[in-house]
Amino acid sequence: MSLEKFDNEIYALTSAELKRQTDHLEMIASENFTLPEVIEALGSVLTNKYAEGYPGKRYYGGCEFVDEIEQIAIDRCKALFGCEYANVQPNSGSQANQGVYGALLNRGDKILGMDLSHGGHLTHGAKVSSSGKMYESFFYGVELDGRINYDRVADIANIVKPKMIVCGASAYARQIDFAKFREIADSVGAYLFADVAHIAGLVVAGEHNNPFPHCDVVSSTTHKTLRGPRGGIIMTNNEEIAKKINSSIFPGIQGGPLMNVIAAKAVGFKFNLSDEWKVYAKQVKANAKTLAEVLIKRGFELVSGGTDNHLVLLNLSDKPYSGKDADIALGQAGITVNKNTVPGEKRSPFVTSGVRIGSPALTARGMGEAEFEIIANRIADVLDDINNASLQAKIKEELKALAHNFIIYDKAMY
Ligand code: DSN
Repeated sequence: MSLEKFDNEIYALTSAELKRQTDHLEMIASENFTLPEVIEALGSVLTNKYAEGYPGKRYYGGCEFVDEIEQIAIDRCKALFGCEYANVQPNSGSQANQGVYGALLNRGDKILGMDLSHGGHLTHGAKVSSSGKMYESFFYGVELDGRINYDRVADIANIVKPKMIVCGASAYARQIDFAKFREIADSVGAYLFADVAHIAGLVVAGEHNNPFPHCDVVSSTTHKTLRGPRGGIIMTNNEEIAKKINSSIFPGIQGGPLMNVIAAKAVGFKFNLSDEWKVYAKQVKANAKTLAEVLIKRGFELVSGGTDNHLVLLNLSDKPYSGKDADIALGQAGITVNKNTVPGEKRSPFVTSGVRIGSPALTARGMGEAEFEIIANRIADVLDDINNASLQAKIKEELKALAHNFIIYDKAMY
């Protein structure tokens, strides 16, 4: 029995999603295309196995093979980041972060993270997230030039005296200086925690500063620039912290680990450790740079004036249309992006004055600077004439033809 025959409703929708991913240009900065081999591991019998605990210390029998799988994932993860300890069980980036807080903080402790509207993340202390409800959260942001001012962060840290400083972002186009954050954390006796979910794929290729040895603890997702399965990881060089993190994840906030996902993480890490990975990560940056250069040439303003990583943040504050309008118009032209707040945001988070555009997914399809130049010009064409539905339809057809030159998944997979 196949999925097609057993549940045609879900099969048809999965096929429709594959077609959407094939026909459109995926430019959400946090999305990517994982390897077919990763998908194979995700869809394996490993999903049947309960394995609460850690390799060699399980609460269930029959774990001899999943023990080996999880140990391989741990060893590859440590090799990738150059660290001593790794926990590969978090089901997501948010749960990884929750696990880190649970390990090192008590309810009510102070944390200092990057403001969500300046490019931070919900789980870095936003008041609507448990990180902002369980802990007393304070924020640093970016300056008018769109960059973090480390002297300003030091001043805020000195006033707040947080127990933990969180660095890392979800919409920041510049390198994060972990060594500077270390100095600041040391000056106030705080833990330094880096969430590198967005940049991890660049970090492990040497295309971005490594948070080690500067940070006490580092978390990431595995599905963004790392191109693995959807999930989270936590790393540290400190044995005591590692023990606390293990207990904080299981039994603290999770039960049975998703062994199929852990196997898929191991497969993804194997790819991340290859020479091919370095070529990919370099191209991700080169493509984002091309995107930035063309958009600037076409008269658009970028927060921070450019990019050092995999994304650009378009500032539409001076435009008569919002981030939401731009997101919809680009979607109609076959380009998938997301509306995003910008520093000093005046519109609501549902409307916004920005659009975040990333290069990882299209780079995974094999596109290079030449394609990104075409795409950036089409983005500018759509935005310059934002109410022109027939132009959007025409561009959609042109970009679909371009996309079809870069097929990543074989239809036979489904
Ligand atoms: N939702 C992710 C992003 O888009 O950046 C972060 O978790």
